[in-house]
Parts: sequence; C-alpha cells; structure tokens
Amino acid sequence: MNMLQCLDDSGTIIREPAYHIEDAILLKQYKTMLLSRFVDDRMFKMQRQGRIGFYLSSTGEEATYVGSASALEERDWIFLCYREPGAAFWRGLSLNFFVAQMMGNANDLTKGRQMPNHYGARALKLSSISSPVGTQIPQAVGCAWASKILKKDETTLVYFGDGATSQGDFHTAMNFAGVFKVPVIFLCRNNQFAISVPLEHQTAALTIADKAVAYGFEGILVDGNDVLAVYEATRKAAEKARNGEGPTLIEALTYRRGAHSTSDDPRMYRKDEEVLKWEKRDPIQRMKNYLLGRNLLTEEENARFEKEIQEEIMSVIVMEEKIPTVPVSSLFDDVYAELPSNLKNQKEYLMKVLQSSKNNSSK
Ligand SMILES: Cc1ncc(C[n+]2csc(CCOP(=O)(O)OP(=O)(O)O)c2C)c(N)n1
Repeated sequence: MNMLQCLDDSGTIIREPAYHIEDAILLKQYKTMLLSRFVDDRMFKMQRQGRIGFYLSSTGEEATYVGSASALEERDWIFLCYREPGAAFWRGLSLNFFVAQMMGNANDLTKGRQMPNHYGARALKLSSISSPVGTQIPQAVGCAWASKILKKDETTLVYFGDGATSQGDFHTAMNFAGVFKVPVIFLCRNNQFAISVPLEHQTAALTIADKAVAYGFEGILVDGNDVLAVYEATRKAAEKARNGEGPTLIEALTYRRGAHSTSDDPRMYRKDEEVLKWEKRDPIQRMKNYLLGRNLLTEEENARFEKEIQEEIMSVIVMEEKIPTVPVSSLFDDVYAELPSNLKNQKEYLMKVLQSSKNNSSK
C-alpha cells in the first residue's frame, strides 16, 4: 500500500495537499504541536519531581493528532485514547483544565476520579478517556451510529494505538461500522509499540490500514509525522462519512520516541539507534521548515512562540498548584439523584472521621 505524504523528511513539499489549508490554520497546527511537545516535557518532569502521579507523553506523534483533529468540524465527536493532548487543545480544552486533570484538583472536570492523563470535556465533544485498551473504539462507533440514526450532520473520530488492533473490541467496532456504514473515522496512531511489544509481534499484516479491506471499507496509510498528509487523509474520510459513504480506517505511521509512560523504561527493550532514526523525521521540525520555506514563519517569531508557550505552561502550573484538592465529600456525588440512606450514613461517618483527625492534628 502506498503511503500518503506531502512533506519529505526535511519539510520540503513533495505533493501539495488535496485541500487548501489557510495560512492561519497552518500556523495554528504548528503552535498546537509545539504546545503539546512542551506540555509533555513539563508533565514528565513534574512526575519525576513527585508533583503529579503519572504521565503518558506523545513526543514525536504530534502530527497524528493535530493533523486529524484540525481536519474535523467543531460539531464532530472525538473519542480520545490517551496520547493525543493536542487534539484536546485544538478543540479548545484550556491548559488550566488539562493541568488540573493531571493534578486531580478542584478544577478538574473529571473531579479527580480518573487517573492523570485521562481528560475529557463534554462541552467540547471530547469523550473521557478509558484505560482498558480499545474500549473507546466500539463506543465511538455507537456514537457515530446514533448520529446517523438521528440524521445529524456529524462524524466521530476515534484514536487508538497499534496494540489496540489486537483487541476484540477493534474487530467488533470495525465489523459493525462496515455493515451499518457508520460515519466514523478510525485513526490508528501506529507508533510501533504497545509498551514493550513491537509491531512485528502485534500483527503479521503488512500494514494496519490493510485490515479495513476485510471489513468492506477503505484503509489509508499516511505518514504520521507529516501533519499536512494526516490532515488530508482525515478530511477526505470526514467528507466520505458526511456523504453517507461510511467508515475509513487511517493508519498514521509514526514512532513512540519516549517511554510508554512514566512507569516504563524503553532502554530495556529497544536500541537508541532506532529512536535516533525517528528523531530525524521529527514532525515539528518538518512543519517548521515548511513554514519557514513559505515565509509564514521566521526564526525570530518561532523563538517568541516557544518562549510564550513555555511561560504560559509555567504560569498555569503555578496557578493550578494553588487550587485545593477535590473535596472528599464529592465522592458521593453524581451516581444517585438522591443519596440512599446507607450512603448518607457513610458520608456522615467519613466527614466525622476527617474532622476529628483534623482536630487532632491541629492540637
Ligand atoms: C485491556 C488492557 N490490557 C492491558 C492494558 C495495559 N496497557 C495499557 S496501555 C497498553 C499498550 C497499548 O498500546 P497501543 O494500543 O499500541 O497504544 P500506545 O500506548 O502505543 O499509544 C497496555 C498493554 C490495559 N490498559 N488494558
């Protein structure tokens, strides 16, 4: 299968994208990738400093999610996996909400009930993240199927990794979507690892995109480090979905340059040379070179953007670290319209225990 590309490894255009992308959108794509990279770096360090409990970074994969999220309309749904911060930023998730979720403080939209890195925002049509690998794939198909039944002009995009394609949920979702021509876009960030399991142990297929054939719809292989190509593939898939032509599987080929998570050490299972090879295909550097070449960016502007983004991240962290944790009493909210008596008793008991331990510690 041919791989869709617009930029070569140095960021020179080799084929114009099939859609005109406005200059402001190109710059926004670049800045959102930069923001994601810097946020990832800062959050990783914060975990090492003990200021957040856990983090999953996406260094090197920024074009997969910014290229795709930027090709959707605001009315479309996004089902996140957990390695797509820039898709949430593109949608409008504020850096404050993002950082608050990492800390589980009182500003956290998920009220401290999700582990760090599991953000979501109903108002932005961003589903909340589920840890069990692949669960979001059939959920997204259900959402898109509902849009079809309700005759809503919206599509749903779902992100997942290459490892998720070995889950039964992937098969169920792909099969259902094919049979019922569901307006869904499957976007596989093929970063070639599922923790320590390399791609060649995940599938014997030549490409993941090929798997779409078995379900009766189109698969597209795209250079996942080329934001313009990912944009084109996604926009095409979204147009198809809106025209009633059903689902598309997009395989965005990239590489997980960092650890799987802050609990992983990839030096135990792969060689540095492989990582270095992929650093040379960096999606942000390629886009930067493209923008410089088109005179849409100068080195001075770039230095200013980088400084502004870093300063914003630091000031948001300072702000959010001052916010108290979610009140313990909130544990009892949101499940029952009216709290049953047994939970009411438990709540009263817990509050009493907390109060007396507070009194004791202040003596
Ligand atoms: C059902 C299930 N099995 C195992 C895990 C542990 N786990 C978390 S992420 C992950 C790897 C997933 O890899 P992939 O789908 O390729 O996505 P990536 O992390 O590379 O982005 C695993 C095995 C889990 N969360 N859920």
